[in-house]
Amino acid sequence: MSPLDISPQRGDAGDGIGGRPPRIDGLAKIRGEAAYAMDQPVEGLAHAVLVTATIAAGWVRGIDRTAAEAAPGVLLVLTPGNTPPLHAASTWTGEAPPTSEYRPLEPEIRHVGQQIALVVAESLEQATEAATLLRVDYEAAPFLADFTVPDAGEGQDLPPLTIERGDADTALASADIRISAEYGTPREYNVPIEPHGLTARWDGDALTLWEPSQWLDGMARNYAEWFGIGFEQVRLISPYIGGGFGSKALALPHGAIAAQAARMLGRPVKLVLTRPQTFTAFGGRAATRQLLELGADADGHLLAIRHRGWQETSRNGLWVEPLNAATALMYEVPHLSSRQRVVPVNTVTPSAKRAPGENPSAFALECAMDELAYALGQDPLALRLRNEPGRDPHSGKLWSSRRMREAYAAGADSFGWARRNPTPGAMRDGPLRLGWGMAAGTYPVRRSAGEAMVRILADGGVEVASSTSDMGTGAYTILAQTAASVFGLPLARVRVTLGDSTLPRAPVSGGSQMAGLMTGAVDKAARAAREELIGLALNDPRSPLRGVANTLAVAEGRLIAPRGEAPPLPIAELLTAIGRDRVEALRDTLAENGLKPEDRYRAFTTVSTMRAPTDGEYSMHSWCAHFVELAVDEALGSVRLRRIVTAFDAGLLYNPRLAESQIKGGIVMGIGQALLEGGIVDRRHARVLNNNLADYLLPTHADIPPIEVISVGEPDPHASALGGKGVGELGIVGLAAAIANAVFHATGKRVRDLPITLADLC
Ligand code: MCN
Ligand code: MOS
Repeated sequence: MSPLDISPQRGDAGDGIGGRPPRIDGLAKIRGEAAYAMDQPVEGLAHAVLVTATIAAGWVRGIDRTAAEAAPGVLLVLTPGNTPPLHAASTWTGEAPPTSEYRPLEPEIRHVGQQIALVVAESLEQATEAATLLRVDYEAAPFLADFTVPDAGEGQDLPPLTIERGDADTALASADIRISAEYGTPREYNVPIEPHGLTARWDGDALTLWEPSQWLDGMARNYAEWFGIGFEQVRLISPYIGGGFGSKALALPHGAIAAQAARMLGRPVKLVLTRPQTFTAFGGRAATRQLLELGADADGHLLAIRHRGWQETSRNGLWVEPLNAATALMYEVPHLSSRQRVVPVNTVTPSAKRAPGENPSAFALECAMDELAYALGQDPLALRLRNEPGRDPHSGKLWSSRRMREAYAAGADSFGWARRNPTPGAMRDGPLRLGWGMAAGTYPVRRSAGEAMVRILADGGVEVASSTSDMGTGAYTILAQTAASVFGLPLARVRVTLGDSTLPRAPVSGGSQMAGLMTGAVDKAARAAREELIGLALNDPRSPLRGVANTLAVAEGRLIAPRGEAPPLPIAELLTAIGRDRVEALRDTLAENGLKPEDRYRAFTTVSTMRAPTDGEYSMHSWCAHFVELAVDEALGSVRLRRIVTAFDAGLLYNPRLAESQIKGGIVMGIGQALLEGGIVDRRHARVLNNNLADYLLPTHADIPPIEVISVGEPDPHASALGGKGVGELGIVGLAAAIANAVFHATGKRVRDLPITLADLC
């Protein structure tokens, strides 16, 4: 078995779509057999260490390399002064670059942790030692540490995010009940356990990269453009990924530097970022603030929402975290005004972290709905039900499916919400105050084209191949299930190969779109291969089934005549009889996405053809409702979660076990967001102090209560070929609000800035 192949360990005929088999890559992972990108043995490896800036703004006047270059084992020291430029690459949205040159090592410094040098040596220890010998001469300049310092100003308006529906100001003024509150979220980092890194090897003009990737084709295109070589000359290999959460979708500067060093040395180079370096090599979620004003009539019908959002970005890059993504969608509200501003500060450019936009948006909105419920003297769940929109209030389109009422009902029932005493502090368990809180969440259905190869092998087994990746989501398993369904095969007879850019193409595994689009592509290719097989069985002169019927069924590895006209024929026997060693079909879903064959490259290597949730007749989204019980120790101010019930609508679940596990993963991350996570900015130096796993707190097992996940979805034929909607990001959306609302219920204290810590509650 090649290291890229995964053979299912378990299976039965019920392992098709909708079945609950465990992950087929699971055993290899827990046995340590799964080789991650940086585990790949590559001969003649040289080891690289990055050196990063210690000032927030200014210039590198010079770097003295003498001592480092003279250190034992050192092969190469790259600095801004001695590194030739690369070609600028087009953006991930497919826009042409503004300049022609790209210099991953620049003398101008815009944030602490910016990469300024690379030291390559025979061993990692030698490179690490030599890196300490570089003498950097800086010229420091004034900087902005974060967007809450007074000098940061109001930033720039983001007109594409402006929404003006009706007249929010007038409606607010005439509302019976109004609330107004400001909510904040800090910088939050992705922190996958596998850090960023890569091994780069050149063979002539061909570049092979072993690098964890959520988007093999997009990253391969980026490297090809940087180095001025063809897309086909780049091979990116990423069979397993130790988590990404949005941080491994794009080629990053350290990848350019390592690949350049490999080319200059004529030797493969391996670079693994240190944990602190991962905090500045990729930006994570931008810090945000939102001012929300809600107005309702005395019955609790929402009249108006006024929403103002601020977020930070970097000095040299714009990342937009759309703060009204949930605000504009969740409730029936005739008057809505929303604006957003972005403030550049001296930080690495923020980027995608699980549910960018929807996550902070729902935190503010769902806390504000709880505040409104208390202002009205109504139950928070009843308030939400009263304002359920029959159609998308923003686009005016009908929902493709919105089983939010069913989610509220199922979640509340299982949780026992009806037994809640609404008075803050009224529910106790001995010395502990109990808090019951709830909130809703949503995530859009995004769609792109996919491509897959399905191969029926001589032994009757089936192979599926695609360049798409599995970050731990279950892609290997659900794509095996898709083929198993079409051929009526046990999972053990399906082999899935993913994570290699030379395989059939796939767009980014982001935006929770991958499962829907790739099950569609695999299903299409599998059906085409099955049709061809049946055609050969009926028509090939050497086939034992020639002419026995008009059609044949395929199940359990055999071809079956509909009325028993002939005994079932194993696929393997047919292939032997007709002298074939395989039957294969390569199919894409470009046409289904309104694209032409000539759009293929662009469709898979940029996000320019990704379709919005309202592109088409309907507005398409996944939905969820969270119910949380926690206990607050009055003396200590500590919060312990006791149980969480989440009901969700993501349409058909390809594998309910894995979808539930995705929702739980989102919930766990939401617990971290609510109670633990946040980059602490030292304003004196504009650096994040807690840039390591000891100080950047993430939830551990002991922080996680029992979590019950209930699916209320039904197949949504508009959302995807097989009827599923996205799951990967849904679970985190609204969870922090449910916790903050439960904390209020327990204590009577509204904490509007995350994370909620002891200091807030003592
Ligand atoms: N699934 C299902 N039925 C559906 C939809 C999904 O059974 N209707 C299951 C499948 O097992 C599928 C998984 O859920 O493999 C995720 O599917 P999908 O919602 O399409 O999300 P993607 O495959 O596009 O994965 C990306 C998504 C994103 S954008 C982030 S961020 C995230 C997430 O997935 N990062 C993750 N989940 C993660 N899970 C792990 N373990 N690690 C990450 O880094
Ligand atoms: Mo997910 S943040 O869209 O990779």
